[in-house]
Amino acid sequence: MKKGIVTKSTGSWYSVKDNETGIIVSCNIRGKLRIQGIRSTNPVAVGDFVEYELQENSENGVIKNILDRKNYIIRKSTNLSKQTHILAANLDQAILMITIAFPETYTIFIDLFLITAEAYRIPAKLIFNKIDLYNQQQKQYLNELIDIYQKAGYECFSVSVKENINVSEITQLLKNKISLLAGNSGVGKSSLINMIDPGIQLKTSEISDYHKSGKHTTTFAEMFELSVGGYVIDTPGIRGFGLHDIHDEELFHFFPEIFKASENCKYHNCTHQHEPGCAVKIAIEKGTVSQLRYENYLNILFDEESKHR
Ligand SMILES: Nc1nc2c(ncn2[C@@H]2O[C@H](COP(=O)(O)OP(=O)(O)O)[C@@H](O)[C@H]2O)c(=O)[nH]1
Ligand SMILES: [Mg+2]
Ligand SMILES: [Zn+2]
Repeated sequence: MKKGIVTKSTGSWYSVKDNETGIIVSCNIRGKLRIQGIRSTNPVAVGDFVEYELQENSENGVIKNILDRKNYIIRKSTNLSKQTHILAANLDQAILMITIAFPETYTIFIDLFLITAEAYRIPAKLIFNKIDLYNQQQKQYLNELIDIYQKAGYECFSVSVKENINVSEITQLLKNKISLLAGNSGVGKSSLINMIDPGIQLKTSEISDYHKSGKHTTTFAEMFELSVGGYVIDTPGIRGFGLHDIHDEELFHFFPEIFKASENCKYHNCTHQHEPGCAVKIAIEKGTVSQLRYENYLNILFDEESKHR
């Protein structure tokens, strides 16, 4: 059977890039596909490696089989149906684009993203964009955040897409990988992809347009093939990636540096709040766990809302 990778999905039709010819074949699904125990609204997602057959007298194909997924990210729909939607499969990395200002990305949003990536076991990286715009104070804050997240174990990049500063590092980062690129609307995701691969030409929007551009409209992700090799998925937001399956008692497992420090807590069921002999508290004093990450951990723990964002 022919093999390929799904690069686009509309819900009923899928673009499958053939492994051998590189040609994009429009495929659909007939009957039931064997899928590993996930109930979702879409059986096939971008990033899926599939087997397909060409139909007789047609350029279109039929997907016959989905190869085992290395990982996948689901988005639970916010409505009551509790349906899950597979956003993308087989990701090599999940990258969050952040701006300190214009617009401001809140650190709780960064931490929610990182928790999600940890939960799906997808390596996460952070790109801080628009460094051309920051004043002295904002630059200092930027450096503090980079320090915090690097110490937590995440690779960080600071770039200006507009001024083409350090963009080549991102090209190297994306090369030959399947990457999810997430971030608030307006941080420069589409601009970055256009800069890396001018052949793609995504629409970018002025800051004043944010509120018009319906923040949660795109349900089906599209994957762009980069001319340097690799694919990138530009997602409008990551709301609803959800932390729904994480229990309160294990939330700290998804903060790697807090988890590591907790190995030395006196009580095995320590929640790292007020228990005597809490090693996380000591790590904060020593500076190996940042106060900011710890506060965000507590905020997420106690804020039911944020778990459903
Ligand atoms: N000053 C500055 N503006 C940028 C930079 N990167 C993107 N922008 C602008 O930010 C706005 C939003 O960019 P866009 O790529 O549409 O963001 P997206 O919503 O994340 O895809 C556009 O007006 C871009 O021109 C940057 O590094 N510096
Ligand atoms: Mg965009
Ligand atoms: Zn503790």
